[in-house]
Amino acid sequence: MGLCMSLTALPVCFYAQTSLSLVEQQLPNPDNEPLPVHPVPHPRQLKWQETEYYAFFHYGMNTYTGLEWGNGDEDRKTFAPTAAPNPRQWLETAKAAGMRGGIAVVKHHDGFCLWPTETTDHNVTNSGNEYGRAVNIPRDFAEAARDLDMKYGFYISPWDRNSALYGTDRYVKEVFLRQCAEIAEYGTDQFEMWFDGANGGSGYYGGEGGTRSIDRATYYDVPNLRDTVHKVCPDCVLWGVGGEARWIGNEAGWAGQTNWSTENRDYSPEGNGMYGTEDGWFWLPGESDAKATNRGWFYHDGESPHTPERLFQMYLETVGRNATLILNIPPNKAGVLPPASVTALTETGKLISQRLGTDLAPQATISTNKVRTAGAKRDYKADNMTDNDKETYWATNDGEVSDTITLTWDKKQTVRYVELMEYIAKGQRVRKFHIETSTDGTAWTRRATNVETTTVGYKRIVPLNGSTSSSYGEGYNVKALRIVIEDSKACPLISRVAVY
Ligand code: FUL
Repeated sequence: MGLCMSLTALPVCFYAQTSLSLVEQQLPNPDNEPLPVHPVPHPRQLKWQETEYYAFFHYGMNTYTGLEWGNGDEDRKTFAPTAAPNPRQWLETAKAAGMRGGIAVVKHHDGFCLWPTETTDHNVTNSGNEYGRAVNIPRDFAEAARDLDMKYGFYISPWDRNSALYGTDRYVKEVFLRQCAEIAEYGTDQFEMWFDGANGGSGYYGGEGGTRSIDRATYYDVPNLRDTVHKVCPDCVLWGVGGEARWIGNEAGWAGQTNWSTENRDYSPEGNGMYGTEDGWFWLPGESDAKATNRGWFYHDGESPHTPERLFQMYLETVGRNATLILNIPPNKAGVLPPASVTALTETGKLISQRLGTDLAPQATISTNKVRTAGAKRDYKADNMTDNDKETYWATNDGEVSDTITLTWDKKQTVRYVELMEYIAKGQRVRKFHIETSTDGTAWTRRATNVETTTVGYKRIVPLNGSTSSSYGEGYNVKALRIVIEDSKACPLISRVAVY
């Protein structure tokens, strides 16, 4: 310091500072990694996204009253399962369907709790028979999930039509937050807590009845709720109230073909939930909730499953469009999934593995015109898209936002679907692409011309015949296939190309 102050030493000091700042500029990025395009996902949102396709189980008081929304005045004794409810069977079915997890309702709007909570008497311990009194859904569901290597989480309704306190601050502090904390204790490895947005107003409310209105944005003390849950369950994404993932805005099992995982806080789910907002300020990925059966979220007499082909279509239109799919399968009065549902879901699982289980891309030669300059310990070559490693990706140099990815096989292959994944840890980028096939490697025909091949995101699956309802068809017998990336927010980062 003293030397820098002297006149003779000034140039040396100046030189030293200049060269130091050059070193500083180079040090942080020896691997030449692309800069992120903000907003980017939190690591817990990334893990959540990888769950992709999971089950929803609506079971509770409504299963025995036949209602979809209980009033909150139900006699606790009405909850009387005809056998011991079996969450393990629910999750086994989900696993056979190809799902990676499940979410069980533990309290619906009627307020009846499916665990022995300290917060209210309106719970299983006061139910109608021995099977009912032995129920503890969070405990048994979490245990079964761990056993079956499935992810798990719970739906706990913020709206409570049984609680006399609903609408006051005391409800939030003494009932709702405490219930969430109790549920969090059933497993610190939960991947999602589902907080429904329904607040229909009227109810029983401990006998007082009437209509209670709340301000959804502030009433549930969201920041406190989020911190409390995250302290216990660090990987648990709060859905709905708490806002770490967004409602796709329809309950019909489809996402927009263009679907950004970015959104603004003031978005309208019904208007824009399906599509997201390209320049949104938050990472708020879409989750699509849909029914696998024809009638209710809860089981009703005459409940029957959709066909496996229809469920496969939902899969393509959600998981295949950068959303997650939470598919509801309601347990019956015996607390199990009925045989027809088990069969339909198992068949759906078979369709998924038959149609999307054998990737032809690793056998192809894959090439691109452009490749990002490699760093010391990381390269960005085309092969990174077919190496089955989600941490490697192909990229172009900064400022290069278009290129063509070509796959060529020695022998012709019959192809039906193309799957693409972006390396979203550094943001969602691709805006426009299209797919072409060639029988000789020279002349090219564009496929799926009716499909909006715009966004990719975490995952995009394009049926090459352009149909999601009858996507399998005869397929195309081709020598080569290419994906032309036409536009991207910044250099594209593609972690996976799969061809089925
Ligand atoms: C809705 C609720 O009101 C339904 O009863 C169901 O739980 C569904 C998944 O969300 O908003």
